[in-house]
Amino acid sequence: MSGGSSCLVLITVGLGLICVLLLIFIILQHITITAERDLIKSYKNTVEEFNQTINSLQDKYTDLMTEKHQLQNNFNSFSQKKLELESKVTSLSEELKKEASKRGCFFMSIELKNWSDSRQYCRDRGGDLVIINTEEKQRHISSFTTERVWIGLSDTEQEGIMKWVNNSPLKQGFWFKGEPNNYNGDEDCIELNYKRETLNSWNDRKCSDKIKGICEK
Ligand SMILES: [Ca+2]
Ligand SMILES: [Ca+2]
Repeated sequence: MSGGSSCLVLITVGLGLICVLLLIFIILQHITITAERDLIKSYKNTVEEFNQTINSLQDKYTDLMTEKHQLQNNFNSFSQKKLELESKVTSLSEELKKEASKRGCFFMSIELKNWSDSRQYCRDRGGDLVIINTEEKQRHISSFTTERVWIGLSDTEQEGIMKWVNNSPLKQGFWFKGEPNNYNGDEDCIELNYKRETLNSWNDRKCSDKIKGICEK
């Protein structure tokens, strides 16, 4: 081999080596760039997912706030209704109390007694024979009376002058036709006869007669 040709071989080999090295360098560059691109892509994906999560959380927060406002409104209207109901209950119980005090508490004596003993029976139990001073009360007493009963009216003190057990004078009477007649000059105590018409049921009779009485507390 001549010196010239061996020099050519060396140059060729050298060039070949350079080519191989360049090729290796290019391949390595390519691998690095690809890896970086993948990394950036995955980073982008992560950021997108993160943004989506934030957005959906934001939406949920808005929904929850709306719900909270609705609940608050419902609560307010319930509180309002509760107050209204409470005031209705108060006014109803006051009305009931008024009604009860208007009507009083009534009870009938158990044994048959003369007028004075009937009255004593009522007084022993914290009441007195009933005073009937309105048409409403006359109707009410009549509604539950099922026998002839004493009421708290008499003219024992002075004949013809009817007085209630609280000493007040009689203003409006619900007498049966022809009563009071003071029959035989000996009728001073007043009964309510359930068999008569509701607004015409009173009669004077002997105070010693024994019947039941209506007490009022
Ligand atoms: Ca009389
Ligand atoms: Ca009579």
